[in-house]
Amino acid sequence: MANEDKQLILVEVRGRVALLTLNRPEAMNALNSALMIELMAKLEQLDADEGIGAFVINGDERAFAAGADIKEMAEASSVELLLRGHISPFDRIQKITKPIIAAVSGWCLGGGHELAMSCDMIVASESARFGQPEINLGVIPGAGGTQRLTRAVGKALAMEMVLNNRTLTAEDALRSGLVNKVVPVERYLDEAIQLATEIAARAPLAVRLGKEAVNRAFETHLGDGIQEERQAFYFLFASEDQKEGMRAFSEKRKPNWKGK
Ligand code: CO8
Repeated sequence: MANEDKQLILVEVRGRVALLTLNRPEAMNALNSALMIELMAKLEQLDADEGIGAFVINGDERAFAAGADIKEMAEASSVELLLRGHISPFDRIQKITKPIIAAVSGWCLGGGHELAMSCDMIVASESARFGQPEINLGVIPGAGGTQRLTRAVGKALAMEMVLNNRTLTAEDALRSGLVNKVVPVERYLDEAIQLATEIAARAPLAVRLGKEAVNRAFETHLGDGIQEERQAFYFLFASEDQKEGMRAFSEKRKPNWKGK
């Protein structure tokens, strides 16, 4: 297969979960432009598929992703980066409506870490290492790292990571609230898929609005967020699934979700 034909994102559908695997193991899954464009195209296509309820994004055991592709951008000018919209795929990830779980093992650095933080949850293997090493390259994080990291772990740790390349172990990341769980390397992908499978089996509209509402907490004032949450709560009473869920509770049976 000619190199330019190589699939940079492998897709496997398991029930209602789509597993997307970054496929540049020879470069520690460094995120070049072609990979990011392919990732977004596949996420958007599967997001529109009613058969899919959640995503898992995975790298490999050695690296989730070791950052943006340094070799690709090393000689770029500011204007080229701007015109190329080098970082704009990261804006598109925010518009994906279904939950995305990052399954992280090994290196999760720079743009790779920003990709993981753009997901809704992170399941980490014990070998996972999180960092923003851009300072070593004479730059700073450019895909939301200074903002999402600070919100996730607080100012003290974020400053150390961004200014002095402090790397977090999986345990550090769990303690500081960056990841949901840490499991042995052999199990991290299965655990991420299990979590995604459980969420994908839940009432789809409530999952969608729940994801949206939690993410709004990072973008809006408390009062506005609470108002938006309330509107979403009321709105769900227009769904068949709300009636089904509450009736099933009274009838002591499992609900049968329709996503309507
Ligand atoms: N870009 C390009 N190639 C890379 C990258 C990268 N980020 N990381 C690793 N590689 C390549 C190496 O060059 C090497 O290739 P080759 O075999 O051809 O020499 C191969 O992957 C294996 O890597 P190493 O031999 O270095 O493996 P080690 O086990 O010795 O080290 C490390 C692993 C520690 C992960 C090391 O490779 C490293 O430090 N990588 C760079 C990490 C880094 O600085 N990341 C930040 C990049 S800047 C960034 O992410 C800014 C984001 C801005 C927006 C995002 C837009 C998409």
